Amino acid sequence: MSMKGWWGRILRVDLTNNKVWVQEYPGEVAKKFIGGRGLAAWILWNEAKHVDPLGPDNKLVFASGPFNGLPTPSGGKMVVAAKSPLTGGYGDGNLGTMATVHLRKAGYDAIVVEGKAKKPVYLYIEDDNVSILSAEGLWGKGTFETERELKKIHGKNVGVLSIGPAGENLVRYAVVMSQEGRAAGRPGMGAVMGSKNLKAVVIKGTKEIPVADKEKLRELSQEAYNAILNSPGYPFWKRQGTMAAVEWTNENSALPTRNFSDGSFEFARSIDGYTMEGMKVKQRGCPYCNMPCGNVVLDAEGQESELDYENVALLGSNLGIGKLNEVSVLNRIADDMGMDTISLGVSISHVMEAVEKGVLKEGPAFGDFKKAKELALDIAYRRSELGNLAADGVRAMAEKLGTHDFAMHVKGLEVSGYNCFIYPAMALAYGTSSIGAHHKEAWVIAWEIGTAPIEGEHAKKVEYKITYDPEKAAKVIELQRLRGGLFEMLTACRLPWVEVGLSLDYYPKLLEAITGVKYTWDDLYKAADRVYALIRAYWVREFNGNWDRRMDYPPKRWFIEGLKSGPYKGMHLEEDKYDQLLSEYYRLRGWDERGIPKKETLKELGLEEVIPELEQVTKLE
Ligand code: PTT
Ligand code: SF4
Repeated sequence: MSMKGWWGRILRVDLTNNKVWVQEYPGEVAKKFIGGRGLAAWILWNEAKHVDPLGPDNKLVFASGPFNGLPTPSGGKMVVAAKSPLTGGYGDGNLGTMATVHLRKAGYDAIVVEGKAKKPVYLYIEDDNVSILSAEGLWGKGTFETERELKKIHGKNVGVLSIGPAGENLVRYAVVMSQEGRAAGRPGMGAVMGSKNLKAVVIKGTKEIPVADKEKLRELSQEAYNAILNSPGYPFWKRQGTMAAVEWTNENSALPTRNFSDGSFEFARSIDGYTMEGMKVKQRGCPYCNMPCGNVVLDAEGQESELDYENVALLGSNLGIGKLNEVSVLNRIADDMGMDTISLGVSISHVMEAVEKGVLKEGPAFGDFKKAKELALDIAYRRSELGNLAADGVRAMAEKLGTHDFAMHVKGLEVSGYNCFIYPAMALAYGTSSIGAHHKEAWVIAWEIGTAPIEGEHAKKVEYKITYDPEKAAKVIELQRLRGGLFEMLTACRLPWVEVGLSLDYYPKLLEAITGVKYTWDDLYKAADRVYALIRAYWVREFNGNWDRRMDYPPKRWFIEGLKSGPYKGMHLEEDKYDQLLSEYYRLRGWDERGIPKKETLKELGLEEVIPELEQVTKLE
């Protein structure tokens, strides 16, 4: 296929049969699904049908997009996707890694791994040469050492993706790691990798990526990079990165505290961005990024740990732990073992609350760092009864313990760093996110509150009133189109736009310079809607049509309890009003009252081929 910007080539690997081949995919698919999440959703819809997520038939997809391997602003991201062992539905995550740069330079848009190796292996890809090599010497090692060892063998100039003991032991929220601080695949992509006995993927690419208009790309990129450096938000971003959100959520009663039972934490100051600034020893970032936000500190055990807001909120205030150097130990363990910090934090906090309420006899109490650390390691190795239980995540725990009233998850994915007792739009964003309760697709809370975590700005007192205006549903969709759609398909980091206000207009222009294809905003929104509908169809099919709007509900706690402290004490969401907002969301998306895309909608989005398969499991409107 002669195309610019895309190779039109997917590297296929079958570990059961030790087979490697290249699949060419149609240009029409590239144009329709663009890359990253779009390509992954298309592959999983077609190939991962009713598979056991941890069985050999599941497909593990590493998908790049047209922006990768080229000098595009913060364009060093990669999507890792598979059917999720945590939720049973579509799962993916996004990380910044040199592996995405090398993958594209090696001549592929994506890798799809299927089957299961008899013994631990890793993949070594050098352009057209692909080998499946023994990883027996690496099995059991943490992700930091694994990457270092592989770089000793293959040189520093490679991209490495690996799993740690958590992935090997099939912890249901194990992630894929890279570069000692980048993680992807909250819904258990690391466990899928472990189930295939695949310890790592090492890539070295040396080819030139075909680009439609090199000069235009260079010009536009240079302009965008300069705009980032000159933006007013840049200096504060460089200082605190995502950590600025600790103070902001705390002030706005949204900081997850003690298993989301409250929205502000008495020790917030000692785990916030300012405290982090005082501990910072270096800053790391993703490829092609000129606004690096990986803030590295030394933890209580003297080791390096790279902090982000989510890590600190869920492993700090949410566990009642108020010392940043201790939180950093938990964060480093999660990275090294290869577990999602968010789901790990919420699983541990669920145990803590169960202990507090007497449901569990033993286990860490809120604030007990030592026991929390022990439990984190037990989870990674599945080595105690409690560790084994918590390794399956909150939904499974709640089913065993009957603790649904404080089970903080949507569709089985644990809630990330925003407590929503008073934020209906953000609750809707969690309810309708395509992987479960993750904020990445619609971080609508900043719009809902009316401030963002910007220096000076955060201190401003805003008048806030809980409302359920239908425009909240429209806003969630607008953000999902951009964040969950555009950026995940390109695949580029969204933070230049979100955090320092880089104009969105750069993105279609860059995409055109790279691919030669002109996309209007309508085309891009339609592509995003197509991906959302396809992912929803995937869930419905994998759930055999047993689907209803309750799947899009946020955790019960936000309806039945109130905030424990602060100016909004006692307030919570109202179920009937949330339900109306959800109906508005479905109406705007062209989905029926159960949350299933209507036939007409699927046709409009060019997804006719999905209809017959969906009709095998449920009646479509
Ligand atoms: C993402 C989720 C997030 S969202 C965070 S912090 W965040 C947690 N990070 C983890 C971590 O670290 N280690 C770990 N063991 N588990 C972790 N789980 C959590 O995973 C990350 C940045 C951040 S920091 C964010 S918001 C943005 N996310 C992007 C995204 O999703 N898409 C995109 N196109 N651009 C993005 N840019 C930003 O990337 P998941 P990273 Mg991550 C250590 O993985 O599964 O998508 O969940 O990618 O390279 O680490 O960069 O306050
Ligand atoms: Fe990576 Fe942060 Fe840069 Fe985004 S802003 S590309 S997350 S370093």
